[in-house]
Amino acid sequence: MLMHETMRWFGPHDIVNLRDIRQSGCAGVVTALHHIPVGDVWTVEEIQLRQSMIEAEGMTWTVVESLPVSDDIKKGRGNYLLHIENYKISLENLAACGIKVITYNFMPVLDWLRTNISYTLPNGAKALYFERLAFVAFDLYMLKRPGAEKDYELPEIAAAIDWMATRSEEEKEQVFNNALLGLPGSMGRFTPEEVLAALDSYKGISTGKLKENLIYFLREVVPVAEKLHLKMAIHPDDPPYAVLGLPRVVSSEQDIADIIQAVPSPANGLCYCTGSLGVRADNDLVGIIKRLGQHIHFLHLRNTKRDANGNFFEADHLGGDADMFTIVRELLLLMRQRNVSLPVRPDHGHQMLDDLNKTTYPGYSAIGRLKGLAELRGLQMGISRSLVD
Ligand code: DNO
Repeated sequence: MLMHETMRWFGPHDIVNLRDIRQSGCAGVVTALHHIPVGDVWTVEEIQLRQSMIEAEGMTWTVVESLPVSDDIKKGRGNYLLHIENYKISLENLAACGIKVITYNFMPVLDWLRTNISYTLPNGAKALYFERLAFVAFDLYMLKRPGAEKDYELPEIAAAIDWMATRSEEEKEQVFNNALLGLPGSMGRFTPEEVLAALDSYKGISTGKLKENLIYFLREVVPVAEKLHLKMAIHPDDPPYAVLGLPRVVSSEQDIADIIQAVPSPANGLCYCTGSLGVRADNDLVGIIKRLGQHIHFLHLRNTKRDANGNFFEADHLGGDADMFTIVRELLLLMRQRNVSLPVRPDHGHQMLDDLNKTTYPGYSAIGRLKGLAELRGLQMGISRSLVD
């Protein structure tokens, strides 16, 4: 049994269109209704409209990524009760349209964070990059987050001062712009004022409180999902540790185990993202499949290369720190044991060839993802054939 191959499509505004996606050879599309404000209901009409576009190109919409969880829900304040009720209605509507997997995350304010979205690799292709010192310099001296210096050791602050003194204005501006990039599916940027206000609104929300709010949310929505035969798949934090003084609760195997144990249900599961989890050397990627595999509902396969200073860049899908051979082998064994074909997508890709002249959503140019998917497909095929004896 092979994985169900998908590619992400951001919708009608994505310059990578459905025809391009179909040529990658995948059968499924992962998308979201990015135009609906977070917290509002996804109506059957809107879902079907998107679905019909995908089906007209001969593919199916299998996985939602993401049905976003509002900051009010994450904070347990404001309109959170209304948003949870709306979330349940959206789940009902998605199930009525035949969707099976719902991806979401519980990262406060920002989704993923990088300091450079066009880091040039030795071969001229471009990758997403997180440079630790650039990020510290951004936090302390560009965003000027009140109290930020409490989060860093003195030598790191000194190194960030040095970073500011030695880098060009252009480079600083780039870091500033990249760190303020909006959410996936949008080309927008936050203003520093917006980010500072959003950070301030999380005052008083400790890690424990955020976890409590996640569990509250899950206790509400997981029974609904279970009844509808939907699978909820939480996406890990990216990067998998606290940033900008915000708490993070989906960064390690222990976090994921806690989340699953708090609301036991086949519907309460994980989007297994090797790129996000793999940034932490103490995350045992193969062990997570072995121990929590029953709860893995969606796969993001991507690779990162980290160094001792806390920097990482997005490597080739089969390169980097994650041992993709062993991971894919373990996943194929898991699928065989569970008798399911898990949906997978090549997460991110290098900007390369003709795509170097195009503006796409960061990480989501077509050719690099296609290369990643093709490599993963070959790896999968080889392992799968060798497993059949
Ligand atoms: C980045 C993605 C994430 C993911 C969300 C899921 O490219 O993997 O943004 O879609 O975190 O909610």
